[in-house]
Amino acid sequence: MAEGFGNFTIDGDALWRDIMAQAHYGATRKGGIRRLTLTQEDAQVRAWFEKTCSDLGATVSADSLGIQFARVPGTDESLPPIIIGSHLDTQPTGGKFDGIIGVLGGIAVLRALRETGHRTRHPIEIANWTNEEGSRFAPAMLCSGVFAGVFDEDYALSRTDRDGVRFGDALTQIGAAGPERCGDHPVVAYFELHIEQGPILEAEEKTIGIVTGVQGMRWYEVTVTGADAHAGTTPMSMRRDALQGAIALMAAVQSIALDHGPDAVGTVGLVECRPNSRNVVPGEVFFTAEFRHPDDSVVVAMEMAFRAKAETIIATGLDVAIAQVWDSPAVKFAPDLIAAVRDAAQDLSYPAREIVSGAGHDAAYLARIAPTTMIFVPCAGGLSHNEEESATPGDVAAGANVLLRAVLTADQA
Ligand code: HGY
Ligand code: MN
Ligand code: MN
Ligand code: MN
Repeated sequence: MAEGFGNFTIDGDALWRDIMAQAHYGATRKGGIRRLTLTQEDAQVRAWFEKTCSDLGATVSADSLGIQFARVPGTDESLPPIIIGSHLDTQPTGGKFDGIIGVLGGIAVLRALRETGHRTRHPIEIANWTNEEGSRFAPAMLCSGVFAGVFDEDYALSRTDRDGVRFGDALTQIGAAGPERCGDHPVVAYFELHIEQGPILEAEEKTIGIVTGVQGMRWYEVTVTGADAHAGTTPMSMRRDALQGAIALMAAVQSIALDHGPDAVGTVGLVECRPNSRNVVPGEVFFTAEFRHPDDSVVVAMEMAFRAKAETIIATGLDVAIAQVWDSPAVKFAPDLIAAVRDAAQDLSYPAREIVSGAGHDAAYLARIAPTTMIFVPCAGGLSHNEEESATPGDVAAGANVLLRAVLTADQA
């Protein structure tokens, strides 16, 4: 626990005001946020981030992939920074909290340091990672992946969205890139505050999730090819109906996940049927699939079962192409940072429990290059990637207080 730290806490009201302020950028009628990465809405929230952090005395910069860093100096500027971060991009029907409380929780830490005059030894930086969601440009955590050396920069710049727009062109279009090459950036420790995005903390009436790691996950892009044909004149026996093959394969994603035990999940999230005309037998179907599990060997087993199912669809005369577009192995976080979070929750008397993250996070990649951990707070009904995603001011403030204390403990280590 941070010695001589006193008991100053973060300003929960200011943090909640920040959450409501940033929610205007991409606000949807149902109270959520549509703020896909590198869109005008993303540009607006980036400008808000820069102004809010500058007003708190931070120096704000961006690297070659638009990752923003808001930095306040430490008493020893020769030390590498402690980074606190998450993401401000959202799903198409995203909520106000996913990623956002991790960035704004960091801003709340800056505000607390400024208001109390407490100077950390290490510089503190707040990071807004570009393209965490992977909804517009797959894979997820693309830029923290480049930062951690998992992907190279050209791969990221070359990724295209479903309209064929290149990541690099979208980045240029909103002018988000800065002079620093992505990855040429020291970091001594990384903390990420996030909503759980699942039902466990709420169900167990826990305020804090002491996150020990992130489960393994793999993403696929599948194309089933048959032949366009007339819906009225083509006998059933003569059809090569790509949609019927895709339906069987998509159903297998669900059944394979159910077959692999309570901790396995499988999802088909995006489907494109071509030519998508009501009186044409579909000649081609594109869909995405993903499998996740805390144990990587189970993810591999699910992929094998999926590919075996595809063989049975091919045997019916259809073509099936399965491209694995992302493989993010299970991650374990740093024991001493986990302990700092556990101690902070205990000191602040917040009910807490250990938990493995079902969702992917930039922390999964930061953990490859620096001691890393996460802090979860509950969200209503475990709902996320949904416009009705919600959390309470008390829980968000509690998470930010644990973040503050854990960071100060790490700063003195
Ligand atoms: O897919 C995920 O888990 C993350 O929210 N991008
Ligand atoms: Mn997130
Ligand atoms: Mn998300
Ligand atoms: Mn995430």
